[in-house]
Amino acid sequence: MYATDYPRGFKNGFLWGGATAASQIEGAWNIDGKKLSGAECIRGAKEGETHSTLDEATRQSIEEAVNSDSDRDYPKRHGNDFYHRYPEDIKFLAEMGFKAFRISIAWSRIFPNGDELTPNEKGLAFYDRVFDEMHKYGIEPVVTLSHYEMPVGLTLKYNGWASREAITDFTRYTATVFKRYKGKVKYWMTFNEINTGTTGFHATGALEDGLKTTNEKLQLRYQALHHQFIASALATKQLHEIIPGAKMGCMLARMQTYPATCNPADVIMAQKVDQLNLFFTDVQVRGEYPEYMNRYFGEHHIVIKMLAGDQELLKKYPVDYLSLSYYMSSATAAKASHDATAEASGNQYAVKNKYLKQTPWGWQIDPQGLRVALNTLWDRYRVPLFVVENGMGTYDKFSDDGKIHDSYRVDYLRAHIEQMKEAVKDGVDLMGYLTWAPIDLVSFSTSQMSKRYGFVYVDLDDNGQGTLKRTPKDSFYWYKKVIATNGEDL
Ligand code: BGP
Repeated sequence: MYATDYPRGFKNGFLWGGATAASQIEGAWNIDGKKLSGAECIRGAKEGETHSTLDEATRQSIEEAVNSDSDRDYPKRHGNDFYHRYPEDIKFLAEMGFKAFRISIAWSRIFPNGDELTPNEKGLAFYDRVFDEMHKYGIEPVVTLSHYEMPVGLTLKYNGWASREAITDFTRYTATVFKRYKGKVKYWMTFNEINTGTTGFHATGALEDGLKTTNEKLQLRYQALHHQFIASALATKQLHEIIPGAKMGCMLARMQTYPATCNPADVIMAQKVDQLNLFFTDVQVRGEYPEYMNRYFGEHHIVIKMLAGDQELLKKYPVDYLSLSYYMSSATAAKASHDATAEASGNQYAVKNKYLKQTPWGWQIDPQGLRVALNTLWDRYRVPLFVVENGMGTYDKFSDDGKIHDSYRVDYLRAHIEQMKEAVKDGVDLMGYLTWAPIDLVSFSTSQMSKRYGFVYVDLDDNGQGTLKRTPKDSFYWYKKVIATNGEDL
């Protein structure tokens, strides 16, 4: 019989919570044996800039960073002091009723240079304490194995993911943490926003000194990504062997792309841009390189070096679920003439969507785009989806009553949850929703503290000054109610 009923809301056991990354919260970058990750060697944005020098790393800048002890120039190093304050922070999450909390393990806490043969016990013990603290309150850990956090020693040794050697070092690390946290962690994911590897260093850990043309750079990046795909497949195999029943996810920065107009040329351009985004999930969920990439690689003179057996590995060990970050959508045109603000990038033009508002950092707010994204991904892959990042980075100010009335944050999140619920009614299998980021932390793209996402304010400014005192904002009490009613009372 054909069922005509459909879900009216989020399922029981829906994983409500929030997400963070080690390099943006922990601090303690040189404590208990830890060494630096690539993320912690990126300088902060200067006054008036909206982005830091994310992908402009050179061998010289990395060596300078390694030899510097400045928290001020490299703000991700001080995080928000989660390393010492995790019991207080997790207690806040428990008070909101969190079901799940996503952190990343700092690979360089476990293998400080990346290539040691034995792990750093103090690093392992730290995450034991963190997971135990979560379980004390019934909070399920969700763990990213690398959130842009390759030990920078591997960048200097063999140029990060550009080298196939990284697979061996990564899988030694993953086997170590799977064995150690067996029984404590069920949900894992390999590489945060793996698709951002097409833009360079922050995600590939590979320097591009001496590479001049875009095609040369793309060659290096896609080869590095191939190594990440193989590492991810091998980690999935290990996980299933070491922790039966555990789930491995991939993680896509989903940018819903619309055609700027209904001109078929724009529609085709939007489809092409979208394929470059879905390539990653095509490989990691379907287990194979899609045909449309042959043309792209051919036109850009990219040749992916694969070893015998690589394609079989990808096919044999796809991920169990697909997780995504979603912040905004984009629109694209085939010709520059559509919009005066269009920016040329390759042969496509990004245009501002006039129907949408934007955050102070220019990210266009599009809750309905989340519904579109979830339907697209579910239709294409038929594996459970997990929203593991969504939120609005903005300035917060204390009012005269000593509180932060962040109704703008509530409005943003409410609208996205409403659209997520529509997607569930559409038939999408959704595992959970984690907001970025429940406790204020250092922004990844700008390294600023003033771009805030949290339900809990952290007293720390862009220069690393402040008491680190935590204060719940109005959104804290709102999200608590949302979780308590499984998304019914918004
Ligand atoms: C994602 C990253 C996060 C995070 C978030 C918000 O791309 O996975 O690490 O920081 O974006 O971005 P930002 O911090 O730059 O505002």
